[in-house]
Amino acid sequence: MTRQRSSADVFAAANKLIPGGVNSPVRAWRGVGGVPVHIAESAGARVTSLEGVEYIDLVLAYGPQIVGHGHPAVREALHAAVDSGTAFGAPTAGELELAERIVERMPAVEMVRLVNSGTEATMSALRLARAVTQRDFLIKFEGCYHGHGDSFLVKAGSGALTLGQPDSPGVPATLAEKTLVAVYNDLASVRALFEAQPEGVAAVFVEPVVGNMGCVLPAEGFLQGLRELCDEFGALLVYDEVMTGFRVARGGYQDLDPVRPDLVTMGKVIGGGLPIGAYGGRADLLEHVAPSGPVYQAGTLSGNPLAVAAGLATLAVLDQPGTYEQLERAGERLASGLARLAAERDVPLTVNRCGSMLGAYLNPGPVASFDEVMKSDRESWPRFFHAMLEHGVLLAPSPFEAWFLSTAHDDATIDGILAAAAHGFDAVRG
Ligand code: KE4
Repeated sequence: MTRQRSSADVFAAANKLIPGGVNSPVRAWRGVGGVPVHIAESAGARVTSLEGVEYIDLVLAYGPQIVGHGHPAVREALHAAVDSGTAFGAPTAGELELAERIVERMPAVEMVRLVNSGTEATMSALRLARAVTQRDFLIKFEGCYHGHGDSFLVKAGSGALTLGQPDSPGVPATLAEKTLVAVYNDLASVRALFEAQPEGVAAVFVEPVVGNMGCVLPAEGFLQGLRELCDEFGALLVYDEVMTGFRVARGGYQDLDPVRPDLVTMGKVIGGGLPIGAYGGRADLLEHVAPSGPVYQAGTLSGNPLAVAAGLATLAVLDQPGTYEQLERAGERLASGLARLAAERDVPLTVNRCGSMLGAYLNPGPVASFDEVMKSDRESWPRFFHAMLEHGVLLAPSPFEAWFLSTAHDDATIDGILAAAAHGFDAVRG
């Protein structure tokens, strides 16, 4: 029996073969220091490291594991799917069923195309928007992250912000200049970009709740204002619900607000932990996508039967009565507990929350914009992160990532997180 290799051993070896030793930058813990915990196994609200240490998990793969790790219904669906085959390059009935579930849930989605990641979803939605409007420019918001497609790596959030690389090299200037960047929650900044662009703008991409600079909520009227500006200037409104979709409500943010986008991008939850993305919206727009129309997009593993099976099983668990109410209660229990503990220790804290996704900032608040996010105490964040880790809670290794809860995070689990947070705030206070 070979000795179980430690996280440090694996990480040292991986650094020789994989950039930064990881397959996605945020996982390298550059934002908090130390050797990233490597996961050996998981169950419910918990993950276990190669060293055999168990942690309550608030990363949940950055959103997909909303019914907890290894939910029996998801595992059963995957086992059945594997026995039938893993990929065919041919259509399957499951893809229709997942399309039906998505269309039935999301008010703005009349048609949908499955792809393999959120990045593919946003890249494809952008190509479609440019094609149908015959315009090249897009507007995004500083601090929002829409995957690593070239046009979106301009003042991007998430891992790009964590590493201080919101604008990546390798993106041609001739392309980057087509990406106009506005200020989230500032409609005047959006109008100014529209009015300054004589060639017109194809689309406005927005995370209806931003999950990539922590968690920032839309101000009253902001999304309605974007809808009106897009209508005034003939641009498409694109909701990037890769993170919020099927998490903040059964039909994503569209269920919480009357504004309707023209296109929606999705991912994470609908794959139940397997690689997936999707883009959808108005049928008259999706009809332009090949082979119905000329806008080309394809994918060897798009609609993969394993991802579809895990996604369908996840959506079925979420459809059990009272599930979203349970997620809301768990989010509220955690957010109010964090606020109480920080206040008891005079640690400035702002917690923004939408359902079971939240952001905690070492900041007196309010935190409703990128600039306010950046005023948070980022120097103390690593002490908070490592104190939580030492007390059995695994957070995303960056103050710019959201915290996620699952149906497996029951009251006792939330209280375990709060017990660790008391130590976390003590570490911040010093
Ligand atoms: P992926 O290509 O990583 O599947 O999805 C890109 C994406 C698109 N849109 C939104 C709103 C997203 O949050 C994401 C990906 N989210 C990050 C977490 N902040 C992925 C984590 C990572 O990069 O490792």
